[in-house]
Amino acid sequence: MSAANTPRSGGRILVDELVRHGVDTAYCVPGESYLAVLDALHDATVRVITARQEGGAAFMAEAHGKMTGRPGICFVTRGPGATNASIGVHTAFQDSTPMILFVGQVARDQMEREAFQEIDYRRMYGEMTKWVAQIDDARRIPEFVSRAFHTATAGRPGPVVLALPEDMLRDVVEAPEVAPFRTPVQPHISSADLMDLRDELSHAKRPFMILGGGGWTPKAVKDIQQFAERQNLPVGCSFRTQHLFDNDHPLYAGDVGIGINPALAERIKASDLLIVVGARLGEMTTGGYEMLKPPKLPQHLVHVHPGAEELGRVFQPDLAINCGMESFAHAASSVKPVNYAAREDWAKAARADYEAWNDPAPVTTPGAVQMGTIMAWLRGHLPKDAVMCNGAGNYSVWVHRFHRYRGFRTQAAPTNGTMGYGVPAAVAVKAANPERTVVAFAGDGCFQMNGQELGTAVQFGLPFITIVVNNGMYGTIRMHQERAYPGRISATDLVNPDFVMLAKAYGCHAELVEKTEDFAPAFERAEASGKPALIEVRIDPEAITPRETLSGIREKASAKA
Ligand SMILES: Cc1ncc(C[n+]2csc(CCOP(=O)(O)OP(=O)(O)O)c2C)c(N)n1
Ligand SMILES: [Mg+2]
Repeated sequence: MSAANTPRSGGRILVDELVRHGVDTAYCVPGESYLAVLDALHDATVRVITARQEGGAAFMAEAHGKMTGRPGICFVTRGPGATNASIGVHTAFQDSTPMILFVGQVARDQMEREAFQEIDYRRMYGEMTKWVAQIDDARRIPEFVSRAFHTATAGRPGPVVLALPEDMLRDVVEAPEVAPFRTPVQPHISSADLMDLRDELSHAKRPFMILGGGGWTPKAVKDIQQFAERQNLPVGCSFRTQHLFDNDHPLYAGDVGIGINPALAERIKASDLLIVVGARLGEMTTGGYEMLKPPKLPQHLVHVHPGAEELGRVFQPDLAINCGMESFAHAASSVKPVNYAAREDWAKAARADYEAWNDPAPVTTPGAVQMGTIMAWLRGHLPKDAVMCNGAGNYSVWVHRFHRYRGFRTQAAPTNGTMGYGVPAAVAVKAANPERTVVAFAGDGCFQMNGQELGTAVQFGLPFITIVVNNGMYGTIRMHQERAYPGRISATDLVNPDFVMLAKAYGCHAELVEKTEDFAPAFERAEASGKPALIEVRIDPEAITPRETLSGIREKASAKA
C-alpha cells in the first residue's frame, strides 16, 4: 500500500512530501503551532537545525537556497515567529533565492478573531514573496508543496510562504501523491533572439557584460565564461554576485556595486554595448540610477532576464531576451567570435584597472591593523572553493574589493544589504558543504544582530571562522552622518561586549587581533582548532573605507557647508 492510501496526519503528509522533494535539511525555531510537523520530523531523514532566532533560521534557509539552487526550507511559528523570519524572506526576494517558509497558523475555526498570534500571511508577506498561501485542507498538501517548489525556482527564483493552520496539521486524511519537482522551469532563448544578439555583437567595439541575479547553475557559469572568451568581453558582476565569474580570469573587470572602482564606472559609461545577464539593473548595479540613467541608455542594451516582468521595467533595452541563465549561456557560448581583435585593448585595459584597484599595497589606513593586507593574505591562504559570507557594513567593502572569488557559490552575501547575515549564512553554507572552508565576516554591529547563532554552530558541529571587524560603531551610518551632518554624531556609537569572551562562552575558539601581523597565525590556529571560531579584529575607527578617513570626510563636508 503506498503512503497515499494510508491515512496520515497533515504534519506527516507535509514532511513526507518534503522528503519526496529531496529535502535533507530544514531550519527552524520550534513553536506550538506546528507540533504535528515537529512530531513527523522526529522519524524523518531530514536534518533539523534549530536556530536561536527566526531571523537567523530564515537567513540559514536563504543561504541554503543560494548555495544549492534548491529551495531552502524554514519552519517558524505564527505571529512573532513569522515577523522575525520576514527579514530572510525579504532577502530571498531581492536576492532571487529559492526558499520556502512554513508558518504555523491558528486553527481554522478561530480565524479572523485576532486569535492568539494571528496574522493574515497573505497580506503580511504579499509584497515580498512570489506566492503566499494557506493550506486549509490536509488532502491538498502535496499539491501546495509541489507548487511551492515549482514557483520558488521557476523563472526569477524567490521565496514562497505557506501558512499551516494547526488543526489542519492534526487532521488524519488520505492524500494523493503528485510527482515531485525535479528541475526548475525556465524560459528558453529563441533563434531570432540569438540572431539579434549576434547582430549587436557585430556592431560593438567596446562591449561590456554585467552578470547578476539568481538562477545560475555550474553549467551556466561555465558557458558564460566561454561566451566572454570567444567574444573577448570584459565582465563585471553586480553587487555581491562576484562569484559568477572567476576573479582571476583575464576578462574579469570588477564588481558593479557600492563603492565601484571609478575607472570601471567610466568604462561602463563609455561602452557601446552593455549585455546584462540575470541582473535586474537595480539601484546598486546602476550607481543609484546615475551611472546608468533610465529610461534609455546612450549605448545599446541587451537585457537578459528570466522574469519577463523585469524586461523594460526601468530601462528600455534594444534587445530584451526573456531567458533562463542556462539556456542563454549555452546559446551565447556557441556564437562565433565577432570583432574579437578589435576589443583586445579594451578588454586588457579593463583588467589592468581591476588589478590596480584590487591591489591593497598602495592602500594605507590609520592604525596598527591594515585590512587590505589581511584580505590579501586570506586570498593567498584560502582554498579556491572557500566560501566568504558577510552582511552589511563598511567592513564588507574590504571583502568585496580585495578578495578574489574564484568559483561559483564561493560568496554568500545579501544583495538587499541586510545586516546580521554572515553568521547564520555560514551555518547553512557549512551544513551544505562540510568539506569547504567557510568564513563569516561581520562588523561589530552586524555581528550583534545574529551572533547568537554561534550557539547553533556549536550545537550542530559546524566549524566556520567568524571575523568580527570591530570599530566600536555602526560605521556606515556614522560615515553618512559625517558626510551629511559633519560632527553631529547621533545614535551610531556602540558599547560592545568582549567578543572573545562571548565566543568562548558559546564554546568557540576565539582570539583578539590588534596588529596586522597577528592575523595570519590567529587564523591558522582558528582553523586548526576544528571548532567554530571567532577572531575579533580591532581596527582604528578612522579607517572607515580604503580611500577615506572619518575625519577626512568630516573636514571635507564641513568645508562645503
Ligand atoms: C537589518 C539592518 N538594519 C540596519 C541597516 C542600516 N545599516 C547599514 S550598515 C549599518 C552599520 C553596520 O555597522 P557594523 O556592522 O559595525 O559595520 P561598520 O560599518 O562599522 O564596518 C547599518 C546600521 C541595515 N543595512 N540592515
Ligand atoms: Mg562597526
